[in-house]
Amino acid sequence: MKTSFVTGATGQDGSYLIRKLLSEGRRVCALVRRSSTSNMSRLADLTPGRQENGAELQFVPGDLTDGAGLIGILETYEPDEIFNLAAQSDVRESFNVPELTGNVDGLGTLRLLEGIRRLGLEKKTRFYQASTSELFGDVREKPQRETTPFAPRSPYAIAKLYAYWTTVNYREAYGIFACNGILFNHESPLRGENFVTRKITRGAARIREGLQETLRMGNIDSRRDWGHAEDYVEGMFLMLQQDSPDDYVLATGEQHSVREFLEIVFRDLDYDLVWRGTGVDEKGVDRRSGKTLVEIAPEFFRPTEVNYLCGDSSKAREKLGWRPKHSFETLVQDMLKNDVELAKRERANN
Ligand code: NAP
Ligand code: G4F
Repeated sequence: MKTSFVTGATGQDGSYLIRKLLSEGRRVCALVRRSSTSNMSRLADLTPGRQENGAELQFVPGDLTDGAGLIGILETYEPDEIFNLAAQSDVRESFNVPELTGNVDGLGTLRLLEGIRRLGLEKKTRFYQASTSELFGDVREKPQRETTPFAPRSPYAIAKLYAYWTTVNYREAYGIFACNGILFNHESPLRGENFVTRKITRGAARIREGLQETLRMGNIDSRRDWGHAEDYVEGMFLMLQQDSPDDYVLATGEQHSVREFLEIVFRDLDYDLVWRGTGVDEKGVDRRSGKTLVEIAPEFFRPTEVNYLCGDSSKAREKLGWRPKHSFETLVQDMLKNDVELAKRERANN
């Protein structure tokens, strides 16, 4: 039985990836960091121990800032695969906590790779690094692919750049099977509520149920290539099952603005959203009732913004056979259905 070690297990991607690995019959060691209130909500339905298909799940306490602890874990489990998903992953927040972001997202990756090397696991342990389309930042090419130059625009992206090159360096210097998945934005009903898609589906559903007045948004003209997290963890898994290590972009190739996302979600909730005013005074108003649904709030602007991301994932499609199953429409439906049910339950409990 292969052993997979997953960091970031309690996050959106961790939750989908653990299910995938268990379905593949893996023994999964899932890193969970200490918190004063439970951070296990996305894994609540999973029971540790032996699963029906013979797979096994274990939760392991630890933190990416604790190198000695990580080495102890690697020594104990000698994993066949490491999926390094743990990160301070909020781009806006990284401007507030740049040092912490560098420590977790940058040095955390180094700690794991150095652990592999020091324990002599170079030939045994395969390594996946959760790299990001944020690396392309102030984009130098459209669409962005593996060969597009990087131009990071946030402490988050700069920390991830360090992690990207550390992964490449440990592959070249020590022969470790180490891969970067350069993933464009991927969302789901399990997405953190601070990220824009979930903020919109959750907020709009709450407005519909009378639980919230308006949505306060930042730069609504920003454009993203949004896919479904369930599809993207399939790509992560495939990268570590190849004959040789490489770096791959995962993206849909389809792009929408935050403004379009708002329009689609409110339309699906039977509002007729129209835009009035300009700049920070712009408002999204329901034409029928005259109610203001969207306001611009400058505190959500970033000191430096990534305005445009759209990926070319031809390499992953050709070499890994990766194909997303979800469309943009099914992604929005999946998220909205979940958040409408959540808002209805919330209203019933009020
Ligand atoms: P997420 O939901 O924010 O999850 C982040 C995970 O990292 C959580 O489990 C969190 O634990 C954990 N974590 C944070 N700091 C840690 C530390 N010091 N030690 C150990 N664990 C720590 O992120 P996600 O959307 O699943 O993304 C997964 C990874 O892919 C991240 O590295 C992200 O940067 C990267 N990425 C994401 C996207 C995307 O669109 N989702 C695109 C490209 C790359 P708690 O639950 O305790 O907070
Ligand atoms: O949803 P976002 O916060 O995601 P962002 O910054 O693109 O980062 C996410 O995707 C990256 C992959 O490209 C990951 F590496 C990263 O970990 C994270 O998962 O913001 C998307 C866009 C931005 O341009 C932002 O300025 O939406 C814009 N936006 C407009 N109003 C907003 C808001 N973003 C947030 N979070 N909240 C707003 O009110």
